[in-house]
Amino acid sequence: MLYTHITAAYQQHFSSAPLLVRAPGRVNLIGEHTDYTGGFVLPAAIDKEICFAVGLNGSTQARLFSYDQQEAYTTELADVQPGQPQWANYLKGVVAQFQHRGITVPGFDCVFGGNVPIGAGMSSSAAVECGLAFALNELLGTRLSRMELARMAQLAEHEFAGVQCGIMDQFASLFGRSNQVVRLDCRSLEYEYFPFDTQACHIVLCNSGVKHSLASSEYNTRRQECEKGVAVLSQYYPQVQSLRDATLEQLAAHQRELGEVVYRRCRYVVEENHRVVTACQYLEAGDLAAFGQHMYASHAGLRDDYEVSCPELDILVEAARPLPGVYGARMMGGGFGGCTINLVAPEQVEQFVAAMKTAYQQQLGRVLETYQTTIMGGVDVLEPTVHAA
Ligand code: GAF
Repeated sequence: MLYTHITAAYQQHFSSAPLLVRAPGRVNLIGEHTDYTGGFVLPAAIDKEICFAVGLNGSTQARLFSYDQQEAYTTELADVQPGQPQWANYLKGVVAQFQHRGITVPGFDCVFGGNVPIGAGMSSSAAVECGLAFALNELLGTRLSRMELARMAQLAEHEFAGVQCGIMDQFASLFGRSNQVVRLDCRSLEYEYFPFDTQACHIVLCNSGVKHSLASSEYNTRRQECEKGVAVLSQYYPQVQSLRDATLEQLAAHQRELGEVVYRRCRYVVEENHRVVTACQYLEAGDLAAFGQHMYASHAGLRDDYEVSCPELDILVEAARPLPGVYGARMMGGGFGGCTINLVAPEQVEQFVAAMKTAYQQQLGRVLETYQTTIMGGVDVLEPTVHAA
């Protein structure tokens, strides 16, 4: 349905037959706020996605249409600048990245829209960036690798959205594989896939309904705090190039110089990197219970040391913990709102969802939205058979 709507809107606004691309959002099982300090993450691309219809238009302009906002925006490609509306920045930021690489971007039309909830921590912005980067790469025949496209999409976010994000979201959208999670080493950019069968263990997202605003300085502040930690430690331990090289003992030895806040931020990141590595071993061993315990520990660190949770997310994690069939739960993504991710045994999912909705209603008087997600492949061109549907 989504593809049909996007194609129809494209034809209504721009006439010719477009290239169709899908770009998924992501979940992250564990490894939160570790990517921008060169640590480990364990994301997967999901069945919530943004669909793009894109074609060259023979002009000097990018003519953009957001299907979800029902809003059009046109820019001269010779003068691509950040500005309003906000949604256009993710697209313009990608165009600018092609241009920074000396690639001339000819006039093009683009309609996009999808079902990745905005501000829910499922990376709708990365999906938008990656989808257009991939589509332009196809249209222009520039043959940039997926890793280059991920990097360009990340820089688009830095330069046009003002968020100094890591590479996890863009990587997950471009490198996702069906029924597999991927552990990424965000420093070397080496990665390894691990099977994850969402029929055997369901991934349920519970949306707190609190909208996060990554750009709201806190995200960038966390990054700076981590960088300060590395700057202090590397004076004493030159081998500490990023926080994953640091030990808890080293941090404790310099607690006073780091200051209480930076110390706690760094402690969380050091612990979380270890958790990702051990959690992958549990996943390989099929020990979901042990994996889930790491998710709870991750949440506790995000809440107490990293301070990126919020009361609604904490309530959701605590409400999930005692329910039958729940392996683990934690907040997901940048934080300050968005979703919790819950691993739930298939036979208990229905009861789980009902119990969570009741708990949220009782404790906060709010309606809880939940999503059961499956793990899908990364950004791709849609086959003609799909867009004919
Ligand atoms: C956001 C960012 F975009 C990611 O790079 C990552 O840091 C995440 O927050 C936290 O793990 O999604």
